[in-house]
Amino acid sequence: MRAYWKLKSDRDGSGIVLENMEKKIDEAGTLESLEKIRVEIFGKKGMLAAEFAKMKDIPGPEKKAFAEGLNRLKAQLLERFERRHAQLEAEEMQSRMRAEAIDVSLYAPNGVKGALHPVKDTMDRIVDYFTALNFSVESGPMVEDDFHNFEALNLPKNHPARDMQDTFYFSDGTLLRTHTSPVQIRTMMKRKPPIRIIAPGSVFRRDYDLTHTPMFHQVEGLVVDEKAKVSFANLKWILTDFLHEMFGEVDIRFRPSFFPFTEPSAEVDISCIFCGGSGCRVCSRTGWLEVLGCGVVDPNVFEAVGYEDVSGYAFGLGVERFAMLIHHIADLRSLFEGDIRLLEQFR
Ligand code: 2NM
Repeated sequence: MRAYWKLKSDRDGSGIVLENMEKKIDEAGTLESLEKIRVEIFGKKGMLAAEFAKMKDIPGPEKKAFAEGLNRLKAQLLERFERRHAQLEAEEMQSRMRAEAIDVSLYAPNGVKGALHPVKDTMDRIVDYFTALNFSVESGPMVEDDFHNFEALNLPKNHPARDMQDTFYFSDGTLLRTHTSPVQIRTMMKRKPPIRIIAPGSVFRRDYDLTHTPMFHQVEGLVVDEKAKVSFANLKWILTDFLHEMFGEVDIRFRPSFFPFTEPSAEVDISCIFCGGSGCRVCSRTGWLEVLGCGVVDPNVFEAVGYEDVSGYAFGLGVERFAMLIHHIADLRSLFEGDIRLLEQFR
């Protein structure tokens, strides 16, 4: 049928042009030029449309054969076009892949790695020590109420710690927790003894100088069990072992002290890690550095949370102070400035 159509179209001269179309398709070098050719052939004002328009002049008996021939040619051109289109698409993908290729075997010197902030690193080491001894890690809200932050901890109504001068209060009477002890209170009120927990987290006090920032981090610990199972001796052993783990071979002393929530209470010193105990500026020539507070939980605390016939010990420490001693950081405030040059020293 194609032969018939060619014969007819040869007669009006367009057969040559249509024959050339196949050649043109095959010779298109880019998808862009092929698209132009597509419009020339198949477009609304294209070659084929013009040929179809001639239908009306074809005499009745020849119309069917003419149309069939033209449709056949259209199908043939379309197939040719699609084949070339696929070829060009594959070629362009190939050359793009070559251009965008990445050599994953290239040697990359000076790979820059991030670093944990010394406070987080120190916190992790402390938490790891206690979780290894089967303490679980607890947390609670930073915005607290008077009961959990003070009242339940045996801090009387006129205690200086409750003063506006030391505590951040909100207008509705809530406050930013001044220690993580409210976590211990909340844990005791929702769970029965035995209790064996640590509470790491941010705490807030109205203080700002060389050794104090308004936000800092604490880790506090609490153990509660039947009276016969908890003693000051247990507390002394665990804190001594912990401090040796953190600071190496230092001397340790427990000094009588006072906290509203413990009785008896002690502060714990290590021999100065800067001068070895002979006296220097860091230890104010005492040879000792204070690192912890601890004690046996006051019965008033147990009464506030509804515990009976139990005994407990608790302790608390400031993480920034530990970080400063471990890493020999002179000014506490440098831990909070976010200066990348500080972090780079801890990679
Ligand atoms: C310290 C020192 C001594 C302490 C007490 C309690 C609780 F909730 F059990 F009463 N939590 N933390 C405590 C005791 C904290 O920090 C210097």
